[in-house]
Amino acid sequence: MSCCCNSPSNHAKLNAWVDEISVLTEPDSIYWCDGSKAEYDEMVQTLVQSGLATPLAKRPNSFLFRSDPSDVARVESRTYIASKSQDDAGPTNNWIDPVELKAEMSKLYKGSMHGRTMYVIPFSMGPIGSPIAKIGVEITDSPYVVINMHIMARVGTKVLDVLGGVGEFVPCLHSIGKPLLSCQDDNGKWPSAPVEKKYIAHFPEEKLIWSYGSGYGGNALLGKKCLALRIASVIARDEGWLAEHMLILKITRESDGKSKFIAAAFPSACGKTNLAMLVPTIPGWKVETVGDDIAWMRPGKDGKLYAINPEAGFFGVAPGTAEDTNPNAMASIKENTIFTNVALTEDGDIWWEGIGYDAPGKLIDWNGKEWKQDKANKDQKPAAHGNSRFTAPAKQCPAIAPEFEALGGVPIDAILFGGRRPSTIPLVHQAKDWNHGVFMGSIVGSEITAAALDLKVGEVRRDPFAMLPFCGYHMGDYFKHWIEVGKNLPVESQPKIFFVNWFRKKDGKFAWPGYGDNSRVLKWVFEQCDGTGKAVETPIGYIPEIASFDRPESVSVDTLKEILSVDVEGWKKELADVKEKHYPKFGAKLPKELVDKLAEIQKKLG
Ligand code: OXD
Ligand code: MN
Repeated sequence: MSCCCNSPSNHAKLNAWVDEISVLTEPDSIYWCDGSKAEYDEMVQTLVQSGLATPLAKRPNSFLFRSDPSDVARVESRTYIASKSQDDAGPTNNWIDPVELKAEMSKLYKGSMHGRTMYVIPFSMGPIGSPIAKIGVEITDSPYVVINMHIMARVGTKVLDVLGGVGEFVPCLHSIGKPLLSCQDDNGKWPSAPVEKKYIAHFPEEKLIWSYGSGYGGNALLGKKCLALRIASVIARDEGWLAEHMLILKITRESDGKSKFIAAAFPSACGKTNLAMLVPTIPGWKVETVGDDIAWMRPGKDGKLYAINPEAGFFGVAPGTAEDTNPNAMASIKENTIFTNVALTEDGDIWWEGIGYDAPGKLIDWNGKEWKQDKANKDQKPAAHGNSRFTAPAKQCPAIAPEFEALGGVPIDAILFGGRRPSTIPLVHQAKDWNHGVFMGSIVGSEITAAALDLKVGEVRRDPFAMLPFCGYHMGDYFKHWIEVGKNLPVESQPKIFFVNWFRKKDGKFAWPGYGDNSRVLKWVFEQCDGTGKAVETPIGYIPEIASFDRPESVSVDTLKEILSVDVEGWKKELADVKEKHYPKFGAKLPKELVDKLAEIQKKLG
């Protein structure tokens, strides 16, 4: 092996890349991750000793981290699609010329791992050996990243075995951007670089990821948003499949054991994890989880779309997660979990806003300061950061589906799109055909409820397919790709497509209870896929028949009628907004099929 990087791999290209990066970043040592429990435990212990991790007495093998206050979320303003041509990145991505960006970032990487270990993490997105899975190798100088990757992906020697000597992998380079001078350590503080030095860069032509300056979440765990969405969306376009920001769930009618698989896309903060782990309020139905964030869907030989969840864990938002909103998530985080930026109780447990009970006694907040709940003080700063997270193995979820590791994926029967829409969009409606479904995906968005940036209250912030921050190429081409994928599936095998809205308001209050009651909508979706559903045809698509819809007691018939009707005036405004403000952004790349669909619905509305 012609390698100075003590590699256990005989993959020449991989070894050459690791050599090249070690010469550039100048780490003290190189460590190849084997993915073992012993490795995880050892690394966590080092993190505890250095003061970065706090063991949680109340949760076996679980640890709390507090990040730097400037490094708490994905930084979209510093996230780039560096394609050769700006037009390939499209109007919704930040673009920089790849040559310029590489020159700039190479300067930052020069010596950036001084005083640190460079970890090499071979990982598989998707069950190892699945024909739908892809391999990546992340180089990082952050042990926090290593332990999170242990949970979020399949990592280690077994991946190198599958990769062999010539297999394909996506190189993912990550440095926190905080070299240490001799005899220096992090002093118990989260290392990262200032925001103007952070870069989350994607080179789609090379299928390459470079991330610098942030140690947090989607900026640093490069298998997730960077590989499984931005780079995978480009690979999927080239190979004829779909890499999507979607949960995958299995719904079963217990009376006859029949199941359907549903994939669903929602913008952030619309309850995706809750839907993926839903506990039905209607008897005789069961929901199981395949994934809560990402779906890779490939046409199978039988003409159906087969999906895997490329991840192995949940990187969930903590605040708002409670026994009554998501008992399965709460059960998933009982042990073996990493918590980041939540509050710490005196007896060694975690706490966050919306956990379902008051803060017990004095806490240490996410900034490391003492905090006592003061309900009278409406301006009290939260104890847990709004984007604080848990990282938990998916297998710990009591509702995990037996098909979670199915190598060939699960056959998708239905696709849902949704957003937060207090008005206009009904509780659920179904597309009349595939292109109508693509139209629905293209107009997804959430209504602004408090004035934000340049948008006014009531305006819709569009997030097509919930992929706005995650599509690695021009969104117009992405819409076209969806149309093409549909064309290649026999109509009878295509998943049926639905638009849902749990967030309709009436007199200022939510008109629909949501959470477990969303199973009533899933039941109708199931029946529509099964050919037994009762629906009425309207200009915007099929809507459930009121009389046979499984209405919860808390919703009156009148309210149900209201949220399951077509608000003609509202829809006319909606379509005008799409036509005048949203679609023009995509210029000549906007597929004609979508323009036609818009005109067709407008015409039907009169
Ligand atoms: C996530 C997101 O972190 O969508 O999953 O922002
Ligand atoms: Mn997400």
